[in-house]
Amino acid sequence: MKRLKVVSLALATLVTATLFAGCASTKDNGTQNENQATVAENKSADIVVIGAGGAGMSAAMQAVQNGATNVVILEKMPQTGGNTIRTTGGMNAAETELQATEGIEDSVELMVEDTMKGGKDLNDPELVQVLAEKSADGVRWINENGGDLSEVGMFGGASVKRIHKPTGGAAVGPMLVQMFNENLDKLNVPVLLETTADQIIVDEAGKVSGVKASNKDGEFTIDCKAVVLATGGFGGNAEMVVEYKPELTGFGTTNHAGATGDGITMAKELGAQLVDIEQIQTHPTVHPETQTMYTEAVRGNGAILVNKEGKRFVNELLTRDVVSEAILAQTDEISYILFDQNVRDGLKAIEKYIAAGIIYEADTIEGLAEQIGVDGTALKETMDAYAGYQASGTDAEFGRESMEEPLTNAKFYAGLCTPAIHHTMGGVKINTNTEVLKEDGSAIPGLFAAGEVTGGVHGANRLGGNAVADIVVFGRIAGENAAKYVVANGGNTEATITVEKNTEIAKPEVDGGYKDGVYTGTGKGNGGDVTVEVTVEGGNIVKIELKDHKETPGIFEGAETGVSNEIIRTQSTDVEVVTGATLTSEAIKTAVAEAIKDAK
Ligand code: MEZ
Repeated sequence: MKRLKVVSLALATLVTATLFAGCASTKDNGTQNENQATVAENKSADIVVIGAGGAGMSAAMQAVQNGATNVVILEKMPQTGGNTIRTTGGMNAAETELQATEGIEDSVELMVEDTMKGGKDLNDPELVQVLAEKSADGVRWINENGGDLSEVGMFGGASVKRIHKPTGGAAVGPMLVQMFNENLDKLNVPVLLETTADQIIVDEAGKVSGVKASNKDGEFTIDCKAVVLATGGFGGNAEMVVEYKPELTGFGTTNHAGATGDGITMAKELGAQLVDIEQIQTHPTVHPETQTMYTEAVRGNGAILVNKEGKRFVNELLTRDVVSEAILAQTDEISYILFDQNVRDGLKAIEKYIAAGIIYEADTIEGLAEQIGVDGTALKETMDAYAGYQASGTDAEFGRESMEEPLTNAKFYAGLCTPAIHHTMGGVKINTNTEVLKEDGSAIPGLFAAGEVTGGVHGANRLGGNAVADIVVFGRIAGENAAKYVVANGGNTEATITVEKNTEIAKPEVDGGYKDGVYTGTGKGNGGDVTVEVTVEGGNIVKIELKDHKETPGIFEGAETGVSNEIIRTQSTDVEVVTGATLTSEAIKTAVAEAIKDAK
């Protein structure tokens, strides 16, 4: 099997935040640099949230909604979203209004039972209880704040339809991140991008008193009363993954480059207890070359898995650990995810895979078999047998219960897949108030944590749809409790940090020597073609506009501004890509290069 290395690219964006320390803190140890416009100054806040993924943004939003007045988010990447932006499937929740409307009989007890079973009973039952109990309120909160969780579907390891998704089965992550960004903007919560938290500071009594951070201007300290640690997991840190689970050497990852486990390291320095740290999940259906994850919803909505011999080999809706293991036992450790037109029509997320050119398609099963190099007769037999199981409601071979489609409606589609690192279940130990606990079980005063940086919620194996439930439920609890803690410890203070986004278009720093005019070009991005319009004036590229694209909202903006500004500044397409938006960055570079090839 072809396994890919995790590649981490250098930051190259011009989208930075300019910081204004409205209230100077006790001492300034910021670094002076004559070549830079801003200087890192010490600052103060009531609550510092570390990490602008789903857990951190839920926490900040809830803290402010609960009355906190001086909250700031630090994010080391050039954009918000963390792994959340990549999430496709949806959010598990039990006893929701939507389930009731659709006549789905679910209960908190059943969600607890499924989650514990999926996690092989290694989960912390108290955390699982809270996850399930507060999940329906989480769905309501997202929808009330402008999100869209309006469909409910089936996922692996769930006894009933429980995963809540956006309209038409669109990817959940971009919807969530857009909702968070808009709300944080409205609530005036500053998000300091490309700003890394390096250390959490505690006073002599062991209470949280600040965060040491750094950005391009140098190091600085933010004095604060509470910290919410929401840095995500370590699935993007191959070295750390292998340290805890050597058998994952050489595996690809679905994680973004920033998922490097920094929060775990910082919490460990304060004596935080770690739980289940060696429990690392692979997602079974990931395209080996591009690391694109085919959401479990493709299987949930009807797709099957076949091996190189054209045969099914597993109940496709078993938990990820079981399905991953089954794929790894097949020839070349690969499988094909196979579906028909009905499945495609019912799930918008599939369009992204088609646009990315990783799906084979044909009018007949035999034609598809030929394309993927599988024996046509064997594949036809498999498909005919499956249609029979679907009609009778009994999967005589593998006992799959939910078979949404007979898979008989042309066209037919297949995508190559293999397991890749997806979720790190272990992390810092928290209690149900999201307080971070030390080895002796006592809480570190003022330190809260939520999301993938924590351990205990998912045990030995996370169910699909429970990551979003985790970030929303425990993110909100962390925000609520941090806000309460601040009040009990002398808050709330006036907001002291403001951020001004630098949306200015860069100016050419060298002579371009191009012919004036407006040129168009196209490049291949994450979701298909990206078309740009390039304006050359006075011999220089002065404007690059994305005219048409299907890139992921929340990701493309960083590439659009960062790469375009860098091209304008240097008058060259030989610029670095923006971390976390590699494909979009490359597409813009290619499109601009094509546009200006006749302008020299
Ligand atoms: O929770 C997840 O990891 C998830 C929903 C993934 C997916 O298959 O879409």
